[in-house]
Amino acid sequence: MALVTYVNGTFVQKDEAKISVYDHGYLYGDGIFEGIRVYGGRVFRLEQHLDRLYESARYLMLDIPLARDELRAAILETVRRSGLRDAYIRPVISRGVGDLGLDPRKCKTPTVVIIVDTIQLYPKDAYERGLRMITATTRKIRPDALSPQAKSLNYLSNIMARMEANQAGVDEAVMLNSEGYVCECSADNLFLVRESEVWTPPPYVGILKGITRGAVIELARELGVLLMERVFTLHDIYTADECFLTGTGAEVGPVVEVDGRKIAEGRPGAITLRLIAAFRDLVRREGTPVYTEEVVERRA
Ligand code: PXG
Repeated sequence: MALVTYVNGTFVQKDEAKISVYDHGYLYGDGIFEGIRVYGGRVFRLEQHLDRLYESARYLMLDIPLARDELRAAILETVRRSGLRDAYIRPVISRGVGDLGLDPRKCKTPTVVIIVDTIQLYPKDAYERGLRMITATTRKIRPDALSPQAKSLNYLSNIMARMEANQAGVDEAVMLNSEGYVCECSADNLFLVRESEVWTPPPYVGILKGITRGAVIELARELGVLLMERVFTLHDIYTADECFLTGTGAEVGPVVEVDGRKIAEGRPGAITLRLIAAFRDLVRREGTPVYTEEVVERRA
């Protein structure tokens, strides 16, 4: 089956999915998005992704023209029409068509797009050998400039960081906040392991509160691994026993090198591998079914 995209209430083929060049999502990055995965015909943590999408909308004072039930139904229907059982869903809501000024009042109706496709963020072998990273010179945008909790269409600083990783010939970039504390990667949250404790930065340092991050925090606690949200620096990464990243696209990925320094022995660590296995198991166990007649709503 061909890839299907929802554009303002209509389902179209990938090549026919188009929006206006006067859309302020295109002109100014004025809009929001989500990235959601489908595993074996079940949408992983759909309700959490909808919560975050509607929160991002409130932050930007963007009125999503669909009620939550309608948007959920549209997302599930787009997946159904794609026929995919393993997929990546990208809802994008932009301010809509306006004039060439940036005043959002000129945009009468937000544009609603739902893309269903597949995604592979890093090469497959990177999950076995482990990912290599550098620290980006590009800092995270300060929370008092733009909320890192809102998944807005403004991703330029993350893209700058990702380009730095590309230039250095590695897989990812770590981003620090303006005070130099470790935040996250260009599209993933970051974790490290030190003496059997798992650390991840707290949201207030200026990160996106990732849904995969939340799942991994739960899994660590279920496995009896001591997990803490705490502020740390590059020193703590360079001298860590293990390091890994989490994200909808990346899932859970081991990190084995940062800024030319090997993390411990330079191989994916034992706790990381346990969490990867637990995550793979979790995504098969839960999720909103796409293909049953009666869609059962589940809270993740
Ligand atoms: N941090 C940032 C800055 C992100 O954009 C995450 C962390 C991970 O969050 P989730 O909820 O996915 O666990 C993201 C995720 C992709 C992709 O292809 C992901 C994001 C943005 C762009 C692409 O996975 N956001």
